[in-house]
Parts: sequence; structure tokens; C-alpha cells
Amino acid sequence: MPANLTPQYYAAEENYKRAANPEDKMKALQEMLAIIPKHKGTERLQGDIKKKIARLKEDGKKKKQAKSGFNPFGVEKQGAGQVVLAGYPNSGKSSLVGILTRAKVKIADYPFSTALPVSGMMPYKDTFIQLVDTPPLALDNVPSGLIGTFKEADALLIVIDASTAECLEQLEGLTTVLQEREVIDLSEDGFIIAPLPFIIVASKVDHPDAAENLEVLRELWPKLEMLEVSNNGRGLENLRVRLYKMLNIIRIYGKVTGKPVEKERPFILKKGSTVLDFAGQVHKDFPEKLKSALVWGSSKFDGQAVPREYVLEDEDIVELQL
Ligand SMILES: Nc1nc2c(ncn2[C@@H]2O[C@H](COP(=O)(O)OP(=O)(O)OP(=O)(O)O)[C@@H](O)[C@H]2O)c(=O)[nH]1
Ligand SMILES: [Mg+2]
Repeated sequence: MPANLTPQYYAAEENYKRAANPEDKMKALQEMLAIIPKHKGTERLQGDIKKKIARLKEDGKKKKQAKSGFNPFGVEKQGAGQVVLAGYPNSGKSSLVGILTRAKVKIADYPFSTALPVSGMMPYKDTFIQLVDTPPLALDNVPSGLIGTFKEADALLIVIDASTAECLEQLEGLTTVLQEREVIDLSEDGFIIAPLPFIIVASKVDHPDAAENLEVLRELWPKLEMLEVSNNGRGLENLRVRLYKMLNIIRIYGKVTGKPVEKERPFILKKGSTVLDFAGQVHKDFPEKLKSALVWGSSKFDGQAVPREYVLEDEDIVELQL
């Protein structure tokens, strides 16, 4: 049976063929289906159009899922702050995260042993700092997902391998690529400007060549702050302290009138936060109700009444007056 298609139908089909995006394709297909003469002779054609529409819808769904779905480079933030490691293959990143946290990291004597970010919690005082081990930065092929992981971090740890004379090259390579991808900013004399705080860590300083390698590096970058660590424990306590400082946070303990202070779980706030900021973290309705607060710690005397704008310090105890 002949199909007897109309000129309007052919025009719609032409639109379908020329459509450059799924939306236009869908529009054309729906028009074709609407105007196609409905009789036995066009049944197969009608079926084809319906199939194409179904396939387009399916593709659209998949794309949406991919967009909103699982990102293997995404690491959900936990604890007082997230510090992400960055470094060349085999530089000792996984070893560091393994020692400082209980994360199940893969440590190997061959490069590229870590394929995706792995995070662990590092205890520090009465809180936890999240450390994220990452796959190595191979400069000729930097996955954009990994750059995303760095940008989301609260701070970075740039790891260079002091056991090799390449450590200078590693430092220059890493800082260059991280600057190019707008993760960090470093002035020529090695001062951090913004946007992300970071520290340089020289790993494997137990290696016999490490001292000499680092001496060369220091001559070239005299002002650069660098911590020396090794998996035998050297420098790790210092690193923990520096990580906490770098996050620029304070721990605040809440107290309810007539009750003892809640020491188990400090609230984490940015340095420079006020009593008002603290009230907002405790409950969203509190800032509006807040009149003043009593403070133990940074105040001149214990339990001193302070205004809402009072700037808190690490380890202050605060009793909100609502
Ligand atoms: N001597 C010495 N060797 C170390 C130290 N830290 C790590 N290593 C060794 O260096 C090798 C690489 O360590 P990893 O921690 O797997 O390095 P990585 O940076 O995670 O490597 P990728 O995941 O491939 O990027 C392993 O053989 C470790 O045992 C250290 O402080 N001293
Ligand atoms: Mg690794």
C-alpha cells in the first residue's frame, strides 16, 4: 500500500535530518508523527518514528543521570576540614595518608598505584581532619576530575619526593600546572596569594640523598616553606599541627545555662568568627534571638558577658543568651 505522504510531512522529515541537537530532533519527530497520514500504508513508518522518539528520550535520561550522578573524583567533605594531596607518581602520597589516617590506601613501589581519590580521617586534638589521597599528577595528562577534587578542597598538600634529584622538577612542575589550572596562586618568591592555602611537603627524607636534594631546592626557592617528612614518623607531628593551622579554623564548645560544657564535639568555625556566627551554627533560628553570650577562654575573665559581635578564639566555651 502506498504511503501517500504529504509535502508537510516531507518538510518535517527534512527538519529532522537537519536538526543539530536532541531538542530539535525531538520536535521534528513529534511533528512527523502528528501529521503523518494514519492508515495501513504508513504503519511501519509510524513505528519507526515512535522508536526514534523512545531512543531520544532514553539518551536524554542517561545524559541527565551522568550529569547529576556519581563522580568518582568527588569526595564528600567530612570533619573539620578537607586537605587534598597532590604529587607526582610514586612520591609517597598514599603512604602519608595511610600513616596519618586509617584509610585503606594502596602503597606500591611502582608508579600510578592510586587510581582514584581515597579519603581518611586524621585525628587532631578533639577533632578530625579529612585527608584525601589522589592519583598522581602526570603533567601531560591531568584529568579534569582531579583538578575538580583539588579546587573543592579546603587546603592542599603538595608532595615532592626528596629521595630523587627530580624533586626540584617536581616542585616546579606541580606549582606550574596547579597555577595554570587556577587551583593555587604563588608569587615569584614563593608566597601564597590565594585562592587555596597549601603547603609543600618533602617526603622520604630518611633517604640518604634527601638532604643534598633539598639543599639544592632551598637555594633556588629560599623563601618557600617546606615540611620534611618520612614514613618512619619524622616530621609527622609537625605536619599535623601545620595542617590544622592551615585550615584557619577554631573549635568552639557550646554550653547550656546550668549544665556542664559539651566537650565531646566542638563546633568548627572559620577563624575570625563571632558569637553571632556560632549561634547560626548551633541553630538557624538563634541569630535572630541572640542577645549576648558568656565566654570562657579568650575573654578577660571566665563567664564574661560579651556582645554578639565578639570575635571568638580557638577553644572558647560559649553560653548563648537568647
Ligand atoms: N624510604 C622511604 N620510602 C617511602 C616513603 N614513603 C613512601 N615510600 C615508598 O615509596 C613508594 C611509593 O609510595 P606510595 O605511597 O605508593 O606513593 P604514591 O605517591 O601514592 O604513588 P602513586 O599512587 O603511584 O602516585 C613505595 O614503595 C613506598 O614504600 C618514605 O618516607 N621513605
Ligand atoms: Mg598512591
